[in-house]
Amino acid sequence: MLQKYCFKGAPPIQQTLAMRKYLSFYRNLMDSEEPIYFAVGLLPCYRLWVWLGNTLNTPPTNAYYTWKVENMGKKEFERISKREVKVPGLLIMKDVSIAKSEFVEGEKAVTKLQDYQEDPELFRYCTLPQILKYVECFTGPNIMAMHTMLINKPPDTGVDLFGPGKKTSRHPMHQDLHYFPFRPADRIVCAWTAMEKVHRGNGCLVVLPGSHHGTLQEHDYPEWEGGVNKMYHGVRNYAPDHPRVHLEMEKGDTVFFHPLLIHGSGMNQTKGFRKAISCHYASSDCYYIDVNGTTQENISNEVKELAVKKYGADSVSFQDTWALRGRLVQGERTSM
Ligand SMILES: O=C(O)CCC(=O)C(=O)O
Repeated sequence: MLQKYCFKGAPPIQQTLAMRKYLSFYRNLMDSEEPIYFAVGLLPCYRLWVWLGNTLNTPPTNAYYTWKVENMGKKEFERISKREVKVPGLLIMKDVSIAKSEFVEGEKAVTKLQDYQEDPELFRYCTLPQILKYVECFTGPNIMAMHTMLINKPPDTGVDLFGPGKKTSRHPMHQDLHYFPFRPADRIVCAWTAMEKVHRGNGCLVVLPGSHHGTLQEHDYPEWEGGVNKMYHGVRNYAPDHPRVHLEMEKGDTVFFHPLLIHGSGMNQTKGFRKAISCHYASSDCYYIDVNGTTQENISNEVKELAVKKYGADSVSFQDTWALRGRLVQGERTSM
């Protein structure tokens, strides 16, 4: 553990003058004062952690990168779930199995934070140079963050209060392009980062490799016995014998994928919550399309209905809901 964080072993840490001053301040405090003064003396450290989180520009292979994703994102998720902070435009979603329950509170009740772009802490993920470096390969230099989510997949093991597990934590197989009224698809990419180790047991992503070479399929709500979460549409027909790959990932690992790739995630059979953070990026040179009369009309109607409630407007177009959410993260906002 100490080695992982470079406290011991190679590369050795050479103390600078500032470090020596900082450490001797605490040593003196401990030696000469009551313990309470030490606790008070640590308060500036609290600010230091936040500063480090904002400033550290470490590659995903560095141990501090996972520390950053883990600590900064999770703390913010907790604060939002407990309604300690209010984020404009944020949709706090509950799992269908507990949506109507008054017994589950705070982060345990929240299955997804959608549209976190107005939360500076979470949105920092979308601006990480380590992520944008890869995104740019698909989008080119003008990059918009279009769709932001923090997914908190709940346990589906049969919580005592609610009877047997209803398998509602599953995410049906789908293509993300179904949700987007902008094109071309090849200029859109999703970055999905595991906030803890993800594996088949807690519902990692499942993908159908090569499916991104196909076309956009018809989607609708699957007929699942235990119900299905709001807007979790699934591909109506796909070859059940198509090879599948389960993306087991370490905390901080990131996968980038095409919006036509058929993917989903399995049931969470552990007792813990499985967290991941994601952002869909698009080139700002993309253009909006009219989805009326296409397979996307069903999701468009659902999103417009929700947007009318959210923004209190008489009517909102599907394209407007995306234009309002999109944020430029690099280059120029040319068309979107
Ligand atoms: O994180 C998951 O469980 C799946 C997320 C996903 O596929 C999506 O929201 O499009």
